[in-house]
Amino acid sequence: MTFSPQSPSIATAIEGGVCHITLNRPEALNAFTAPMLDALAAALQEVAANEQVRALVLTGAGRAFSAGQDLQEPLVRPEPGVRKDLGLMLDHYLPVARALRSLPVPTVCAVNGVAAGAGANLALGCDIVLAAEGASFIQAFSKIGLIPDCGGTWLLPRLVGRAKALELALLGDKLSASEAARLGLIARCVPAETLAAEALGVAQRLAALPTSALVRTRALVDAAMDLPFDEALSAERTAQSALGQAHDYQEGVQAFLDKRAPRYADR
Ligand code: T3D
Repeated sequence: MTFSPQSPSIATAIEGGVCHITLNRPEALNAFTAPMLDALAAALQEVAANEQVRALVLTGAGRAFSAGQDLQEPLVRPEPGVRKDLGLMLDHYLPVARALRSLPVPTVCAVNGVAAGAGANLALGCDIVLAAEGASFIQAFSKIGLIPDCGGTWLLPRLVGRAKALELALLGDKLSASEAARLGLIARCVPAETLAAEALGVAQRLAALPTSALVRTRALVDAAMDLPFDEALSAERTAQSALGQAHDYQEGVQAFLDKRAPRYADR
């Protein structure tokens, strides 16, 4: 089963409860254009609406994950005497960054090659990030006079702490996948030849778990960074109260007692 993406720059497929979205402009290192971002946002909306989908894998075609914003795009390409409002281009990114962070199913990013600028930060916004040996992450923004966008200023300090976040963001140096894993920027670095299979395996495991508990866990972990301990406890209580009344909790406990595999259904 496939969606009908709005642009050939995004390829989609659904198999066994896992939706695969592939950034598909390999000839341009999957650099983002406005139509590509709009197609990606539309595909994510379809994932959110499709009850059959229980996990997402995001990856890139070819040798790169994404080189970030396509700097040839007329909206951003410098022209003598013209001041560009880059916020207009950024408006195409925000629905994608927001959708990835709040998708009602867990997200896995399989970073197959270089992830630069917005490409890096959209990848890092996914729930579980795996990267191939040979892949890399570059906060390329400072080198062209910009700030880390697509959530970079929020994600980086939370993932690696202020000191390393600022080193990465200010210097814009290339970070290898293995170093990214060592720092805790991503979950794991894996051999290139096993990346797709490992990402699928993680997504299949997530798809078999109770989706609504996973998505609430993501939201609570994100919110907890800014909450006092006591408020985090209250937020956990509210979530647990709702989950305890849902089908999946009953099913999970019953399956445990029956010594059988659970069949989760809530989204
Ligand atoms: O509104 C807004 O604009 C705000 C949003 C901003 C979001 C952002 O993402 S800002 C950051 C934009 N991205 C970059 O600055 C990255 C620029 N690219 C690179 O640093 C390097 O190309 C890479 C590290 C990604 C890859 O390096 P490498 O050595 O593997 O490849 P290369 O030779 O540099 O690039 C290959 C080709 O792709 C080359 O074209 P050519 O010479 O073969 O005709 C290169 O110009 C082109 N290319 C690479 N990145 C981009 C690009 N063309 C357009 N836009 C790109 N981002």
